[in-house]
Amino acid sequence: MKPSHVIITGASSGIGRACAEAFGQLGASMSLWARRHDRLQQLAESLTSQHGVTVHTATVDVRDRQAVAETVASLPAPFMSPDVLVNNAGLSRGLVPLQDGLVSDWEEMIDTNIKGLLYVTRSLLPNMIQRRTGLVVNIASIAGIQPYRGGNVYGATKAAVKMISDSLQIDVNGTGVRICNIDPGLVETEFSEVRFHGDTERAATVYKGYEPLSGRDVAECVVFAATRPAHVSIQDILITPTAQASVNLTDKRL
Ligand code: NDP
Ligand code: 8X3
Repeated sequence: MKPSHVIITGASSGIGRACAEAFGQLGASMSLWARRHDRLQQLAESLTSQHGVTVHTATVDVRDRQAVAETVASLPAPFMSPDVLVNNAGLSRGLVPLQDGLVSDWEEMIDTNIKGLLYVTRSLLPNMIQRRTGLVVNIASIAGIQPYRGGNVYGATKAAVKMISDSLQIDVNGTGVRICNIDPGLVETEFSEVRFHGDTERAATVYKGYEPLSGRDVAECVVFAATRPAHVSIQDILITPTAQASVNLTDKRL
């Protein structure tokens, strides 16, 4: 299958941006969502000039239910029932034991990673079901399967994403819609910079001493799932750097 209309949330950076580049190479039209308008605009211009694809952008905070509803209502018609929806917008804040955690960090993660994903999915899935086709890709995390010190609430949000994916497999069964859950390990993006509230030096240490995944590595999994024939459903993918055996064991040669 060759997807023709793709929506990607969190497309201004990292994995989402890499997905946009990968779908651009396939010639897909895209609707790219994020809060940073300038970044989306630049990406859209570059994709259009490189691949000749049509790119719609939406400056939206997925935590804002009303804004998500307005964004969906104002989508160009073919995106109302996309061939692929990539639920990628997400973040981590803090890396401290739960007893020291900041409630504001927890709320931001829960509101973005769980509630934001639900708002977007609830808005678009009925149209996909009505058209009896489409793929929803949820970017969860290895952190939702295996716990690590300080990962507590972030891991819980990703465990929720995984459970939402597993539940959706059942809810959409028989509708023609497919669900793909992806659990990446360490991917070098702006993720750690955001987690450490802008501490770029600390963020860089996360990816030192081994070769981490790139956004492109994850995007290729998304594209693989999106280009299978209609009778094939890639339900789950766990992808890590070769150096990472588990969430708590990465072979670092520092
Ligand atoms: P980045 O920080 O590079 O990208 C995160 C993207 O999410 C940005 O485009 C950001 O855009 C967007 N975003 C964040 N909050 C919101 C919001 N409230 N509304 C709309 N968009 C939002 O990190 P990654 O690319 O690494 O992260 C992408 C996904 O992958 C996340 O869900 C993350 O949890 C997951 N993941 C990452 C891993 C990693 O090691 N990097 C591993 C496993 C999973 P903007 O700020 O412009 O709104
Ligand atoms: C991001 C991967 O292990 O840094 O979800 O939490 S990890």
